Amino acid sequence: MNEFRDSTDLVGDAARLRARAEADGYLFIRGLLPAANLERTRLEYLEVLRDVGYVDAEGFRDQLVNPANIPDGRGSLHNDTYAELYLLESFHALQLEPALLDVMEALLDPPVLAHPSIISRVMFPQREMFTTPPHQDFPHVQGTHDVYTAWFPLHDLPASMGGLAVAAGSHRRGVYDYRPALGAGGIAVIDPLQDSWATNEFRQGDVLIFHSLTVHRGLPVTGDRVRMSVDGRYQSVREPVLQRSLLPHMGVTTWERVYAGWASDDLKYYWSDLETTIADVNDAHLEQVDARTLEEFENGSLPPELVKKSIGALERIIERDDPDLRERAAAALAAHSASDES
Ligand SMILES: O=C(O)CCC(=O)C(=O)O
Repeated sequence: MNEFRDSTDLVGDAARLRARAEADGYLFIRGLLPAANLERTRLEYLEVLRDVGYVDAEGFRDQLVNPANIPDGRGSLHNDTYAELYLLESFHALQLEPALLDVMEALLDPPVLAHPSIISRVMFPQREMFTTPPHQDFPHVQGTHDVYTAWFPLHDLPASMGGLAVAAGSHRRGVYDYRPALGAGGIAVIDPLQDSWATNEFRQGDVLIFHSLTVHRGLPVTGDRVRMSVDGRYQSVREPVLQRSLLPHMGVTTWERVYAGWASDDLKYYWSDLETTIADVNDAHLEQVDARTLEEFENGSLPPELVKKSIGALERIIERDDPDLRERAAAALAAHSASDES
């Protein structure tokens, strides 16, 4: 795999940052975020993870996993622990760091809206099956193509802790076709995009920024430590945005609960003075992946661990108005229930 092209020396030069992001679909910037602020969030995360037993009580500062408490069928946190992390004031402040906002203002038509729906990922080691599959953010984020994601680990990230890879230049070909997959997002780009993948080890404070059409994927966490990272998303206020991007990620909690314990009011509802236009959810990508799921279900190529998950896709097809697909989905479901009963 290639290394990222380093764009650290372009910081402060809006035109060159924009040109590089448009050419490659991503920017890798060393030391953009203050390491001390990341360290604070890292330790706050680890205290929560230690209290629920996911990391070792002694080695929690080293992010050492407690394998006995990691469920077999999971690559990441239960929602109740995620909801606890979501309360942390220092975590929400990270995506609003001035240096990061300056880069986003260089890439987008200001004023910039940082989606309040910030995302955090805690990835357990030795769970390769749940590694984030190759995908673009657009099918999830929607609203406008002109969204940039900032992805950064809370800590130094050696290769054994996984990380993120991008397919350089993949943002120029629209929305790709997908198949169902395990791991964050649940869908995988079918095109292998060989030879275009790039990644890097990170130091605390390094940031990867990529366009909503840039294909990216997680890398397996192979050691014995958890990987903890943040995704912030940014767009121009002038472009439409989905309502869910203004709410806590996946509805894990509410802003009232998030804000109840904060020391300062400064960042609460920071977007409320911005005039946003709410976009309708577009199901076109979901329909494509549902049809592909049906095809794989019918021809028996769906991996066993996805069969149960795919029932939802078949049920959605039955609710839609394509008579041919509906008939096939109903037949596939009937065959599945018959085989379950036998
Ligand atoms: O951190 C990860 O593994 C996945 C991040 C990502 O791709 C996303 O949130 O879109």
